[in-house]
Amino acid sequence: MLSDPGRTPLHIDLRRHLREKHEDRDLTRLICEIADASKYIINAIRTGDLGMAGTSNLYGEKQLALDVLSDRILIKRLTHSEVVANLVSEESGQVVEIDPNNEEKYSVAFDPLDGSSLVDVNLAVGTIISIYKGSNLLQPGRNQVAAMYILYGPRTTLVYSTGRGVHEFGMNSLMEYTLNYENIRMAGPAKIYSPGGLRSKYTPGTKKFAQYLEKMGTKLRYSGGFVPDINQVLLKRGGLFMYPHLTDAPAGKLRLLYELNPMAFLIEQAGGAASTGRQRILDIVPERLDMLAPIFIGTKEAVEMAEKFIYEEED
Ligand code: AFP
Repeated sequence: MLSDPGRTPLHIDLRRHLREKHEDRDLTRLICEIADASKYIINAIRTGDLGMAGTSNLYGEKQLALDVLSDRILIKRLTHSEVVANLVSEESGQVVEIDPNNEEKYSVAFDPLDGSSLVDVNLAVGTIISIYKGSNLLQPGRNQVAAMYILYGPRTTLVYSTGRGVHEFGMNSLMEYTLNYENIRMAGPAKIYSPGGLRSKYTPGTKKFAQYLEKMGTKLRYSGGFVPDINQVLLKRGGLFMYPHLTDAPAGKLRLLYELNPMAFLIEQAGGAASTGRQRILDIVPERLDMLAPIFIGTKEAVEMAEKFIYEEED
């Protein structure tokens, strides 16, 4: 296999890539089932009804029809994959038991369409997937056996890791995912930063960190979509995304199981880091499925700088 991270001249598709890395057959099947499901989600986004679905998720947020549709597409594929023990989505919020006592199978936590409110203004959105071995979905993120996201933007791309590097695939005209970059690595100071949340609600340490980034000439890049914003940090090989603790929301806004753990796994696999500002994201033991946490995620150097400002400025 090419060491890269350059572009590979070979058209290696996702299933071949997983097989050549000798991944577990059932995990390969699971990842490929999710990749297949994304084709139906793409179709729903491109042609679907943007009207409100009328229902709401457990956070009280009105569900867009696309959220509900994407959720159903993934639940159906995962249910019939024959390799899933339990699953839980950010939309439903309850564990769906498929083969709940089978520790040889996998459990999946996912956000079927993160950023769905951006679809009607034609901004990029994504599907985020977190995979554990066994039936327990309340494990710390460091126990994930794989994580992935699919980004529905001008191009459709898929990024995955099974703990041996992080790799990007692009969807071709036949709707197959073929390898673009293998073993993506990021390092050094942040070239770009994505500051979530209202600046007026930042605590002193985060305010000082944001001022430091701006003084260093770090460019602000923020779309409001977690998947495209993280993807930009990863693919530009150097940046930082933050959705910090706020004065009126000490746990921030983003969900640990469905958003933070999978992205933290992927970014760490690229040599980066992910922290609450005080603790490694992947070490958090989830207290409940809908747990929120603050996040600073990107190059190790940038995250360590954020932790330094928070340590120095806040008790
Ligand atoms: P929605 O899924 O409700 O659109 O929220 C998207 C999101 O959870 C995440 O994708 C973004 O990073 C974050 O919210 C943006 O939050 P703000 O709108 O408060 O900046």
